[in-house]
Amino acid sequence: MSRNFRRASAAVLAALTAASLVACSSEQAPQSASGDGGATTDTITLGFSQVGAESGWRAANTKSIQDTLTAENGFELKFSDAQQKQENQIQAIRSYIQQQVDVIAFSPVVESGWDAVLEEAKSAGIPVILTDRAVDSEDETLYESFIGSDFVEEGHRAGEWAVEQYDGEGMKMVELQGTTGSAPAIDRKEGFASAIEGSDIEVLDSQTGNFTRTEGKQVMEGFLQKYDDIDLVFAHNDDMGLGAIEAIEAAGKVPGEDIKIITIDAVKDGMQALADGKINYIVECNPLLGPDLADVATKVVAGEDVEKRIVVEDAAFDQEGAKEALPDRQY
Ligand code: GYE
Repeated sequence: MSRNFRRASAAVLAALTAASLVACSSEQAPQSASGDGGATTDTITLGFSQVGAESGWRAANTKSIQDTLTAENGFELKFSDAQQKQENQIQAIRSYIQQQVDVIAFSPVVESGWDAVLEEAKSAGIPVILTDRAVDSEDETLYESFIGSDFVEEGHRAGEWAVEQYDGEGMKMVELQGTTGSAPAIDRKEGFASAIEGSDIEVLDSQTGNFTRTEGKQVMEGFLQKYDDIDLVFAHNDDMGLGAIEAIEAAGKVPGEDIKIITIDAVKDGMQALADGKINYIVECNPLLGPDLADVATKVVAGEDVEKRIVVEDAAFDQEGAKEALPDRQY
């Protein structure tokens, strides 16, 4: 067979694979991954593009994925860290398409701008699973399933607690938002705002701290210089709340008392600060998505139906609750 002919027939095959989509890719993909064709337990090659390493939550999420998608569990995991940059994630996804992995999973740093690369995966017959964060694509056939928490609900629970505790006291609040354009920042803001509507909690200011401790601290320092009457901080994650604690202490005030703090995540450091009285309330966001991802990936590759939306259950903790939960906390 001439080289050109072989190349041409490979192109025809690729087109056919793309045309017949799910059924075809799910039958062929495991063989290309293991290369042994006849084995009954084929390894699933999964390319995962992680957002970054911005927070304690992210570290726990990465660990859960790496601990679950192991060779013993039948996976070959290709993992890349996008350092909170969408262009890096798009590049990683394109490289997974080129490597013809069996399935691609990623946690989209922001909600918009994914259609083109998702179309590319679809044409290559490679199924995509979203974990943790959503995309705003109208075409839901671009991904198989979205596994993650309900962020609007998390924000709403945080706001409800603020209203229960503080309505009637004329509290003045500042908000530390997550990464601009990310699903958790958009949704937690919306959920919290809807819960405090009609209360006398007044939002003085709201800025992004990009989900990191350093930026949370910087933004809080700015707020403390600008306003001398802050009573309450709502931080979209623990890390920014922990940064805010440093800024508040440096300004000579007592976090958790002079300035109350509500956060989301409930990772170890946040829970410790809650138990220590420096944070007042935390709504949990469960980062342990590895097992659900493994399950959905296995089904998708086998051509089985999966749920389009898998909502992860979250708890919430006050200071007493944190003291009780801390000893058994996994993350
Ligand atoms: O709350 C935050 C992380 O997407 C739910 O991202 C995740 C958020 C989490 O950086 O700590």
